Amino acid sequence: MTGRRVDAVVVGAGFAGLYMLHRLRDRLGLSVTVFEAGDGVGGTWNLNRYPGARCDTESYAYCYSFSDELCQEWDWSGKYPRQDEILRYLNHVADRFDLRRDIQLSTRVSAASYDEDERLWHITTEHGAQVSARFLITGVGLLASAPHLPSLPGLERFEGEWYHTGDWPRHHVELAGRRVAVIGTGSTGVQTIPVIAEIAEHLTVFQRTPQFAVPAQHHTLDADGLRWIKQNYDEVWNQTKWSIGGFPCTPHGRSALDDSPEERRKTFESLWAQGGLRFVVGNYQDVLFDRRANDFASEFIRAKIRERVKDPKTRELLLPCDHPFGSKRPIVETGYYEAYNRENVELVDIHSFPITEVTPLGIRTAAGHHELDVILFATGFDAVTGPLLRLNVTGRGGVRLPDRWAEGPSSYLGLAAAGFPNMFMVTGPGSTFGNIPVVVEHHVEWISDLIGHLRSSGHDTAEATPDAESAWTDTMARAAEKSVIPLADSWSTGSNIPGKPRTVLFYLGSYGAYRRQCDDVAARGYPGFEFSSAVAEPRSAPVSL
Ligand code: N01
Repeated sequence: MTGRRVDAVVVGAGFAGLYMLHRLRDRLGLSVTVFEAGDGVGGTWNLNRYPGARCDTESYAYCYSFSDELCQEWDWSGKYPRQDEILRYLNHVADRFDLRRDIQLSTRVSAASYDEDERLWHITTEHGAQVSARFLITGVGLLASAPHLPSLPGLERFEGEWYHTGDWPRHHVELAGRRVAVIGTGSTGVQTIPVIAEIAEHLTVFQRTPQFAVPAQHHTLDADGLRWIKQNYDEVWNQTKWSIGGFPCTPHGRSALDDSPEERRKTFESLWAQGGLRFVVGNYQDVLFDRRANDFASEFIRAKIRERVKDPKTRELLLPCDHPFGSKRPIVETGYYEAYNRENVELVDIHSFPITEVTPLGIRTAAGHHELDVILFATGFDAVTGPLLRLNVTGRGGVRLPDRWAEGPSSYLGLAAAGFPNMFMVTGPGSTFGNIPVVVEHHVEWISDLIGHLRSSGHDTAEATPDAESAWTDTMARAAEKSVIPLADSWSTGSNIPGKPRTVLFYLGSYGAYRRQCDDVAARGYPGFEFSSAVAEPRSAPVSL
């Protein structure tokens, strides 16, 4: 293999890739190249530029904690940051830590294969360039690099424009005064629908499954608010580190079953008023684990929806009834339900009357035809495994990752996989789910600490053992038994993609519990990894989780 040789190749320049570059290059002194398929840094926030795109985690916790100076110098404009604001933040990080010189933009990795003799990864880009590296680290994100476009017959004949929200074009998309369709009512659809409703001549929403959405209660941050955040950052990060999902929020601590109906109503109202994901992570401790507790929260939300939507037929269609609250990733909204009270917004039920085809002039369902100028697919992503499988990774013995994971993925801690030495995944399948920058920061630090340990112990290769992988799979299965998440069809279980194996893609215990297990593995010298070097014999470490 010809081409450049570096210590590490990192794929992706979003939250994960930027910090990984900083850790490996500036802390460990490795030579690093980051390949980023997009035309700028920022990952998901560079791609998801649809109208209304905003994060639904509090801005002051949707960022890095590793640099106190960075925390102190950056001013967020509001409770929830807009897409362009997060993108500006990540560009600021790239400049502040002098990261750009090692990032190659507009360069998609098309293959990566492991050479057992040389103990190197050979990485090929779509332009045919080749780079060899000791370490391959994927920071491709959970979602963004694999948008899911349903195959609808006739789409190629549509005479209007169509876009996927997760691959929004750079040019201005004119929606004002036009007949617009949004297909999909997940977090993205719910975020964009009220914004488009304000400008479109007519907006038709194609809904397959109504979902639970809680109000954002967004507000701007004034000087006092910013001062409070900056003065309390230590406490904020301490709270997120051991929390349920990496959020700056303490759970309620009681069971919903122990309170009277009046006490429960007060608790739910208080969380509702605080807004956003607090209704999830600050709620009764059993809301996501006990169906009776969950039913109380689900019914509370349905009652709120009933209060907000005027038309009785539309109101009924918007009530989520076929899955428990929290089993699909909860949605945070601003003005979503009120959008349906507008004359120019129409809700179409494609659960009862599916889309049959796209025609040159619009969309036909089993119930009728809708004339359209623009179709927007807010239909989600081939999550978690999709971005990884697109890298065409081949490990030891010529085993391809898509073949290894044909029946569903397996991994050790979601960070490494047996048969793929020195390949590490940030937010890989089997890792934890939650507030992404916080989760990512943990993964990056854990992986870079492992690489540092490997080198200082005189080894050059670390590989997860099959036993460790299977022990982690059992741990994941035990955690999943207690959760409501496996009960719904959603991207978290892979069941949103036709033909994709249905499997729980995350460790569903809390983020804090996940973190504790990872820390324990590190403290015990990384049991579950086999360390080896070109000169020394492999050394096995047993695993017990
Ligand atoms: O995608 P989704 P998303 N025909 O998979 C429907 C993050 N995010 O882009 O429920 C018709 O949740 C599908 O219907 P159903 C966040 O983690 C964060 O909205 O499968 N409809 C559903 O309604 C989120 O969870 C922010 O029946 C089809 C929708 O499309 C994740 O991204 C903002 C269909 C897809 O919902 C994904 O959210 C936005 C078909 N063939 C997103 N296929 C923040 O604020 C799918 N659908 C941080």
